[in-house]
Amino acid sequence: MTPVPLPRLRAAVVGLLATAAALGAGQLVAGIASARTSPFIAVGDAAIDLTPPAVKDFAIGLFGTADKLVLLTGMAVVIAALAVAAGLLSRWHWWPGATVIGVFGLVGVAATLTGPEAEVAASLTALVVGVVAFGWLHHVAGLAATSPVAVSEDRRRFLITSTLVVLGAGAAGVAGGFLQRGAGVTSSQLAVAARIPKVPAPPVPPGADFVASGTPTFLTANRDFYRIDTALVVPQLRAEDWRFRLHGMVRRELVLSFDELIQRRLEARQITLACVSNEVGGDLISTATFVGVPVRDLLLEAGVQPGAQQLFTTSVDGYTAGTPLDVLLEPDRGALLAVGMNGEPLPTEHGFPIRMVVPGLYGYVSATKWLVDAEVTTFDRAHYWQQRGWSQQAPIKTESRIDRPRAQASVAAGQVTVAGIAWAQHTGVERVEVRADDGAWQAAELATDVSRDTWRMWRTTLDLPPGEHVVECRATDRTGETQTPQRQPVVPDGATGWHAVQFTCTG
Ligand SMILES: Nc1nc2c(c(=O)[nH]1)N[C@H]1C(S)=C(S)[C@@H](COP(=O)(O)O)O[C@H]1N2
Ligand SMILES: [Mo]
Repeated sequence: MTPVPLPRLRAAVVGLLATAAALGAGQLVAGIASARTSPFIAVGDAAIDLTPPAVKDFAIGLFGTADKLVLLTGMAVVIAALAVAAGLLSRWHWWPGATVIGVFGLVGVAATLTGPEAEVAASLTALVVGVVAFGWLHHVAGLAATSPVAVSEDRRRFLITSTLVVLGAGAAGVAGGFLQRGAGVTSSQLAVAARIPKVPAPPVPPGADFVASGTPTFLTANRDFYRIDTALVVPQLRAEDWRFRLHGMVRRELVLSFDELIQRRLEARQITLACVSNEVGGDLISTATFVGVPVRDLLLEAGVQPGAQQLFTTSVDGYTAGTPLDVLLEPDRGALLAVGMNGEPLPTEHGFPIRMVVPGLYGYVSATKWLVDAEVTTFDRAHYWQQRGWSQQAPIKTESRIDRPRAQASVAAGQVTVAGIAWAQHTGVERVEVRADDGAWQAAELATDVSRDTWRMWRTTLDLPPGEHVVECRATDRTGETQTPQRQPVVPDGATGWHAVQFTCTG
């Protein structure tokens, strides 16, 4: 007897529901087993790692820091399309669709194979539940009889089953997500806040910014601090579970708990952090007061062996950075294993419980968040972005930015306020100059100096007639070096060039 084919809509619903059941069950197991990520996120992570660097750069350029949301949404759309396709392929038999779901489940398992066991368990669960649910729903959806009464009976049964599956998958997903998040990072942050010894930060002197003239505040609030990382979901690592290992070419390996770390000498410093992907005029730069243990102290305690060249740091989610040891061992560099940011424990997005910060180096070679491992080694080992074509070493380049007027703004002609920021990390800003319409350079007023490791605000007024204008700025560091006008892209070691802003004066 030839089976009656499933109506298209019903077949598509079978595919979608089986997939929802798979993802819900996977998320639930991930939550119960305290996996770091659900199968869905694991596939996204694998996709990020497999993406060619050029595409990744393109995506970051196109979507900015929304690239993760775009990826997750894209994945959801692709998965839904596959689910519908699986259903439609199975109008006559259950097995073609079950095979599609099974193959997709295997991709998910493959994506987690190199990860922790909990993630493998979650993706295997998703695979099995997906295939079984598909077969079962397909069976329930089947039109066995031909009389109108029996057909409506069938439809009712399918509707009830579908509703139950949707509710079950939703509940499993929500419960799993809740279990994962409730792993206690918030309570860990609260507990840690009380334990971190209070270290007085150097006060920020009055006049360190020109907010009234349009610059940012000198210190960036934690919620406004720029964020860049490869993590699709923020790693949730409790301070109580954190173990740090400093090993490799050292005389004595160190393994530290969070409490053992904060019992050491803590320092507080203001540090400006910048991303190598910051375009000229971009906003991937922020300043905070960081509290932490000097990296140099830990290196001296462990005893660096001769021949060692870099500190290779790894995060809990497998990101890596390599920082030259000669920089970290400079007596006055001020590199920290930071535990606090602006008077609070690190926010999860910025690396709770521990991250590294090194004044003067771009974040990708120095500022590992959710830091768990540091190996003293040679330069032979390539770090995450180095493997993807970026420079092995990357000191922050001297740059300046115009914050006011905004590009394309309209301002009143006459005395026009121009203001912005400049940075020459670990050297300090000596001078900022501004010019309008290729005219003569004019020195800007500098805000009170805070430290050579932080940005410096500047402002000036220009007398401008009505019409279109272009202003440019350039900074000079304390060695007398002026930033180059040569335009260079962010790859491989940071953009250069003078920031120019075009606007209109109305008369
Ligand atoms: N674990 C981890 N740490 C990381 C990164 C990352 O992708 N993963 N990105 C680095 C880069 S490129 C920069 S610019 C800084 C940004 O730190 P922030 O997000 O606190 O501003 O973190 C660095 N540390
Ligand atoms: Mo970065």
